[in-house]
Amino acid sequence: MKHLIFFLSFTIVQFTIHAQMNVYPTHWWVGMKNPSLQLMVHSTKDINKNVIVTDPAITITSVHQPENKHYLFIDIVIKPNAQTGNYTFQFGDKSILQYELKKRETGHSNLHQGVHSSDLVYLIMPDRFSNGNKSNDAFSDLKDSISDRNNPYARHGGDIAGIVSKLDNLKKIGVTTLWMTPMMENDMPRMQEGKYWMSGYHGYWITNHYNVDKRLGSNDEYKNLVKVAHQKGMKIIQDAVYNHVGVYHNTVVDLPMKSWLNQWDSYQGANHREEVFMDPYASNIDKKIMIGGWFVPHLPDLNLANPYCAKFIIQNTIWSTEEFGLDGWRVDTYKYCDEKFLNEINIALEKEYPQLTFFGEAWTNSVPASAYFARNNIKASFNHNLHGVIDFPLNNAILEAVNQPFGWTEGIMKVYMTLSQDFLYQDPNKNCIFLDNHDTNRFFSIIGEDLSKYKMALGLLFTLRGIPQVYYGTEILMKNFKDPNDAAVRKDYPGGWVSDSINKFDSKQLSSNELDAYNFFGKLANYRKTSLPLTIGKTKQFIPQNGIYVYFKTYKDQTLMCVVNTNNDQSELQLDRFIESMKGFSKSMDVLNDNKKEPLAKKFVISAKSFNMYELVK
Ligand SMILES: [Ca+2]
Ligand SMILES: [Ca+2]
Repeated sequence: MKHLIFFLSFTIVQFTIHAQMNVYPTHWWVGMKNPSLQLMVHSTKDINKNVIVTDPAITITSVHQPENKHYLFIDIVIKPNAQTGNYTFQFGDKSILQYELKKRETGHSNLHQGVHSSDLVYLIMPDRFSNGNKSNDAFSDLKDSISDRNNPYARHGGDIAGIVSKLDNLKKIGVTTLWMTPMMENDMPRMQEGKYWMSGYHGYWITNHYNVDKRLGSNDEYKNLVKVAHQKGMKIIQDAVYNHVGVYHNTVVDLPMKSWLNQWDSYQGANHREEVFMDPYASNIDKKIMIGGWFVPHLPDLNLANPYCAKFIIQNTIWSTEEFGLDGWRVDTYKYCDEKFLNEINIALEKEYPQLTFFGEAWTNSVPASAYFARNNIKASFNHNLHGVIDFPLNNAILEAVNQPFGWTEGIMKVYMTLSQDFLYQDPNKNCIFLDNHDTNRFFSIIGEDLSKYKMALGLLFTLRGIPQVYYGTEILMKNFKDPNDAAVRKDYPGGWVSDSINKFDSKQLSSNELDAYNFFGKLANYRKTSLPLTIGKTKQFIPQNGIYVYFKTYKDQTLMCVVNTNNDQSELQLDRFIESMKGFSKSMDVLNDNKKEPLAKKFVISAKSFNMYELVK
């Protein structure tokens, strides 16, 4: 090993004088199921393409130099007997690259465990949640060097340390899983979107796929967050962006090849129409613009049909899963990506991590369109292999259910109708279901800040099929419309900053309405965590009548009856229609109210605008 250490220090001296060489992935591991790896080597000068590796545990299978000679793509195969340590790549001009293979983390069994319908996902925008480390708020060497909480479009200083400090608060209210907006470096200046100059505080303008943004913390801090979460029995989902990168991304500043990006003669934005993929009458140009058009001018669109670009993203996603110990992925802008690439990356992830969960943001307005992007039962021109989608159709249905009067196709009927189309999905339980997120109006505002509607909507979210997701602050009634834009629904969590005048992480400081919401949230979320009927049970729904929706969740001999009354008046519910699900039970226990067992009568009296849940008892 001694001579290797000597080599390494020698190399550093050489390259500080001549050129800086970087390699991606920055390191890899021994013992991965796929022994093949493509190293993308980048230098500030032309790279000599004659390369050898001095250790027989690694074989070079091919070398590709693109038109930009600052790059070299080296395909290698790592032998099963390869040891951990540094491997030396020698180039024809005598320059040298050390590549490290590490030992895989095997210390705890709950790595890459996947996220299921028994989980509750809590979406956090780290910059806006809690500031645990004031010293990392701003850096003068970054293109956006200001942190300013008075500016809704600037960075506010929230970070990983803040999230770690609040894990127990979240666990207490039944949260099992965190999904954070992207954690990787966004070294971008402020960019104009509409009338406003925005910071990349949301994380979707990635400029380096291998470094956590230092305003959020370090790679080690992120690793530690996952470790601490796992120790508490919680899980972490990372947000991925396959479709685009920030205009200052390291591969855009020095482009490996023209075809790395989807390039147009003049700026071409995407048309945002998912119909082009499934529409039997679609035109070629519409599809080309959907896949290759740019999301906005400062987010270059990756050409994921380019095998080198595809491999860069696939290997980075595996690298991140391994490096940080992630349990799943939420994939941004899923419907804008090359379809073959999407299936390829899912297969590669599943091969290494069979339990890993991934769901995609295919923002669609119909069940067939959503199901198209997941494993489905549809005969279409392309078969996607995604586990589940972020369920926008059910989101619309729940919001209409609590907001619209009952009708033949309106109000709560929308939930019934939407679920009846689940035959299109192979496993609708893998969909991520939600009431709002960082791209939508906050649902408490949508429902007119009505606490009864809040409980109905949350009741539906926590008991319908799928993996429920809430947006940070839902438990304390954070509200707002996207007016004038997204920033209005991405406000700081009150109390996340020590200087805040009120701390809403402390339930003693909540208003009576907030406390009512917080308690309802915690009670139902903690109940569902261990409820087999709710998490893995079967659903049976009955046609809504007179504004009342009844469905049953059953697992073996356990049965739960859910009743949603969307009427503005108290209503009587005759039970004889539900005999097929109630047969053999003699009592009911009102889970959310008194928890008392009452003999089953012929009817229930259901409060106006309410969500009710009864455990049936023999
Ligand atoms: Ca900070
Ligand atoms: Ca695209």
